Amino acid sequence: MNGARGRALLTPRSAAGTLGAPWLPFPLMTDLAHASTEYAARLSIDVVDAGGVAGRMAEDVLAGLTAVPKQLPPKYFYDDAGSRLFEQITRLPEYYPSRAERELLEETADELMAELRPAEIVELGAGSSAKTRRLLSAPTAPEHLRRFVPLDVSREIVESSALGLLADFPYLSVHGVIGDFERHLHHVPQAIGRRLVLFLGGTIGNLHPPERTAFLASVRGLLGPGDRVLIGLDLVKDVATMEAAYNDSAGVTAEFNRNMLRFINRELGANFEPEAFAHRAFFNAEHSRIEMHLAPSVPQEVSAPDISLSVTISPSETIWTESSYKFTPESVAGMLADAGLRLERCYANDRPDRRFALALAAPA
Ligand code: AVJ
Repeated sequence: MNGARGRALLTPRSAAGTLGAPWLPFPLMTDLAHASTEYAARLSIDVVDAGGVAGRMAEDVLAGLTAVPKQLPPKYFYDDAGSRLFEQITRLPEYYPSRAERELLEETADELMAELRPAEIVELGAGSSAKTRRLLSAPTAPEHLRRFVPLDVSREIVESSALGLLADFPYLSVHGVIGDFERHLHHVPQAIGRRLVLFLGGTIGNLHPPERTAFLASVRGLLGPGDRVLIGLDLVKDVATMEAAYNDSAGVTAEFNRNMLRFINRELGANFEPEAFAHRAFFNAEHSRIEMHLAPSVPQEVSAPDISLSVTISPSETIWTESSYKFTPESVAGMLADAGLRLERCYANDRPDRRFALALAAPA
């Protein structure tokens, strides 16, 4: 079954390569070679897509900068520097979603695990799985949970987080899948029992409605009759609170936005001047989304010889870098129904300034 795919166990080299990474959820142990033998029996990693996050950047940038309006996909925020900036964003006073989701998980994790008793947790876009630890630490988990399946584009992050989880949860095996949650869900291994799929962090808000429905329909395909999916989503609230979360006073979000241009410069040999672009973020009420843009104040000539790109970006236009959709409990039920899912429960934060939801859904 793994014929064409690379199958990798943790190696001292690749694990050491993550040293110093800000998302490392555990103190790195001193003897990684020893650790890898000790944990080998409980760990496997399928490399479906070794290209990492930049794998399709050339096509995406060429298409996005020649489209009207000019746009770039938000996944290109996340090189190493961008991932560190995002970690900083999650700690900003204005950025409520991360704290809100953490609080909700804190309140619901034990009860959820005791009720569902999943044999495995599959996490899409797992990253460091920091919040997932709250579910894995539920008192009933050792009785029913046997496997954790993180899917993420970053092999380094999956490997380092797997090592930490194996150390901290002795009853658990980890089967990592290195790939893109929009394209590689069919590489998630066969279920070993009741399954709980997680899609946390509010990342679903980055998908436009057509892509969102396609994605949710493929998540539906991962679920058998007793299985569930838990999705973190940001809720509509007063505009000032939402806009402040994307316009922090320390300017971290602005740097995060401009960092995309640095990532593209490095990967594609482009010549963007990030400082020539202003950060813009505002709530678009018609589409119920925060939009982030990069706006030049004077015309910018941008070229990337590697991909035969040459464009002018004029001050009357922007580069649209992100949409972050905000939902209502009603809109959540509707979007799930469109994908063959039934909203079973919606855990929402009561605090008006932190309205965020964890939606638990079952196959319809
Ligand atoms: C990680 C996609 C949920 O949309 O709020 C944070 C990313 N962008 N600040 C979001 C983000 C600007 C974030 N998500």
